[in-house]
Order: sequence, then structure tokens, then C-alpha cells
Amino acid sequence: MKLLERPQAAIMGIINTTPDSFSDGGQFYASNAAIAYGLDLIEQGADILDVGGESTRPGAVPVSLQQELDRVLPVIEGIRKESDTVISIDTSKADVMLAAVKAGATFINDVKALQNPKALEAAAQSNLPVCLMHMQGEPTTMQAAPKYSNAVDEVIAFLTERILACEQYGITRDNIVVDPGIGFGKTQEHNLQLLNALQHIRTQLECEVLIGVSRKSIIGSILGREVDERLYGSIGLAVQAALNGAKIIRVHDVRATADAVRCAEAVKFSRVSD
Ligand code: 8Y4
Repeated sequence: MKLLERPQAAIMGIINTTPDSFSDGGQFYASNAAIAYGLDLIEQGADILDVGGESTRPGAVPVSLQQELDRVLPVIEGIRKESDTVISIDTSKADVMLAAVKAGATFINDVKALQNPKALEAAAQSNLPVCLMHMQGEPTTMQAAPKYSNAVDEVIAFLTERILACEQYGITRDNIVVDPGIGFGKTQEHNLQLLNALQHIRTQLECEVLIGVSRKSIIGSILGREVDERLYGSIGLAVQAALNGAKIIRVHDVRATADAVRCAEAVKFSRVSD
């Protein structure tokens, strides 16, 4: 069965191919380390691997097209040779989407929601499922002063417009996943309101929802923990999102999250026999 048709949430494991993540001994070693890491995430229970070559963290600087291709293509090809697991390409660039799909990617994750017309065209041409994420502002400045009159309504309005744009290019709603973009131009209050409205967002947009909260500042703000101490908080929010109907959970810690979510879902989907 296709991932989006299953009742359970799919666990999306993060593979960040930016240089700081996998060795500084050159691209070949970095790619091989990232491939091995991806295959390990599959063993740990990942249903999807999200391969990204452009850091989208707050304050991150943009990367050239060639840099991004050099980072992600060998990793996608290498994992695809060994596994038929869904591979997501995390990019906003049309050329990266097209090359990644040729290399074996089968899902497109765009934090800019295909607002670049060429990216929209490339995604539509691929016939693959896409994730449309909401972001207010640009990664370099988005956390300076996030402002909404109503965050939930504004995110829904933006995503509605992006869904319609996708549909005009022939992408059908069953191939569209929406994402409120936790931490992307949002205060803590906005982040919490959006997670609280997950079911409302899903029913209003009639699309499945992806949630990415793993190790993010939303957890730091709730618990007062540094980034390397956010595992238990991340698991708690992942379980909360899965029970509220999120269909994809994007995480760093695949085994821990998969175990917790599978246990919560055993109860969620239990039925009495009569
Ligand atoms: C620690 C570790 C602190 C990571 C912050 C971060 C999302 C996403 C990212 C998301 C979708 C990140 C590419 C930000 N987040 N894509 N990408 N949804 N669809 N920050 O929430 O992980 S990168």
C-alpha cells in the first residue's frame, strides 16, 4: 500500500548532506558515510528518507546549484542501489528536483511550497507526491519578528493557494502533503497553536499532514533544553502529532520515534471484536 494510504504515520528520517554532517575528508567519503547512515535509518524503521543538501536552519546561507547536486545525487543513487524505500529530496530548486528524481528520489519536499514556477513545473512533471511547507519570510531572517493576526488561518490560506497552484499543474490532492512549517517564521505561541490545530488543518485542506519538530527550538522553549538534550521532548511531540493524524513525522532519531509512535498507534487503532 502507498504510504499516504496507510492509517499509520510514516517515519521520515533526516539525512543532512551539508559538509558539517558527514566527514571533512572529501565528497566521496562524505557521500559514502551518508549512504551508510541512510541504510542504517531504514534498519531503524524509517519509511522515508529525506535527503537535503541545503541547510534550511534559521540563519543558514544559500548554497549553489552545483554544490547541492554534488551533495545529494551520490547519496540518493547509493541508497537506491540498495533499497526501494521512499527517498525524499529536500530542495526548492527545479534542477535539483529533476536530477534527484532521475537518481531515484520518489518524493519531493519543498520548504518553499513550489512557489518557484520552475519547481512547480518540475514537481508536476515528476508525477510524485509533494510536501508543501509554510514559511513566513526567508530562512536568514524569518525568526527576527514573526507576525500573524491568526497563525492557523494564515497558514491554511497560504497552503490553500499552493494546493490550487499544484492542481492547476495536474498534481492531485492525494499526492499533496501539507506542513505548517514548525519553526519557520513562527514564535513559540504560533508553533503551539499550529500543532494544536493539526486536525483542523487536515480537514480544512483535505490533504495529509507532515510535521517536523525533531530537536527544534519549540522543545527548547518548553523544556529549557539545548539541542542535544531534546530527544524525549521530540518523541513526545511526535507521538502527539501521530495520534492527531499526522501522516508523516520528520525526525533525526528514527528508532526511538518509530518505537514510541508504533506503541501509541497500537492503542489508537485497536478495535473491539463485536
Ligand atoms: C535542530 C535540528 C534544530 C534541526 C533545528 C532543526 C522541516 C523541513 C526542515 C519541516 C519539512 C530543522 C527541511 C529545519 N524542517 N521540511 N525541513 N518540514 N517538510 N531544524 O518541519 O530540521 S530543516
